[in-house]
Amino acid sequence: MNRRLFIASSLTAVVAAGCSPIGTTLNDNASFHGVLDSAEVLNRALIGTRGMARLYKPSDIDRTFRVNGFDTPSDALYDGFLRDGFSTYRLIVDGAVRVRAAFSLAQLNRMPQLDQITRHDCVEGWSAIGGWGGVPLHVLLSAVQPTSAARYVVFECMDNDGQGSRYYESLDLHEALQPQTLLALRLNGAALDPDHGAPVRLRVPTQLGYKSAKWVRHIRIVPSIAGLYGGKGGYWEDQGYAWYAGI
Ligand SMILES: Nc1nc2c(c(=O)[nH]1)N[C@H]1C(S)=C(S)[C@@H](COP(=O)(O)O)O[C@H]1N2
Ligand SMILES: [Mo]
Repeated sequence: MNRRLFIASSLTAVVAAGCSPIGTTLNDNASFHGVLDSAEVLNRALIGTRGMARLYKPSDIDRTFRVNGFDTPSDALYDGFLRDGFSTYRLIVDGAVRVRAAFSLAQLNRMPQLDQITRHDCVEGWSAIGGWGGVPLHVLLSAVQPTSAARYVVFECMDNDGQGSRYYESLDLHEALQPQTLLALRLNGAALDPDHGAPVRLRVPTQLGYKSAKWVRHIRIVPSIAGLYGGKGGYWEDQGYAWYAGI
């Protein structure tokens, strides 16, 4: 037990240090510390490499990256974005934030960028290694300044299951602030293609593939996921998949 506590507290220190660029807003945020102190962090500290995904070499990149999940959106909204090269697309960010925002792709491309070669693991049993580039989610969160009510980050997508249920996902602040959690704009050096989630998708290399929401249009910062959609924090979670999908 002593060793467990030691591991947990050193993880907390690493995470807190990793958060320092976020500024005082999140470090002063009581619910953020609440998440770090929770029993779940203790459990996560015992899994794998202290919460960091493995990074790969350029020569490890798979030549083809499988496409999976629902069909690429083909409605008027998405078609319009495609036709104008996503120049009218805005990533809406609101909820428990001091600064509501609607970021253009150009604005996202001007934010600090991260490129990392990671492996995507689908729960269905396939994996693919890709070079993902984009804006670390903590950079975006820092820009909108979550309030002390912030607890979860919800990603609403532009696709649906064909019966009208929208794809969505969520992370808690702990996972959202993990330094490798990325709002991806690029795959293997090229702008994200429509089938892989253009113009903006989530890439969470520490979690199973279904957490990495494609075609993200709206990010909501919320105190609770209970009242949203099926209440379990994601399209697949609402069908019974685990909300915490750490690998
Ligand atoms: N919006 C949206 N995001 C999604 C999905 C989806 O159906 N819709 N499928 C998920 C699953 S199960 C996987 S494995 C990956 C697949 O990403 P890829 O098509 O880039 O391989 O996207 C995830 N994100
Ligand atoms: Mo998946």
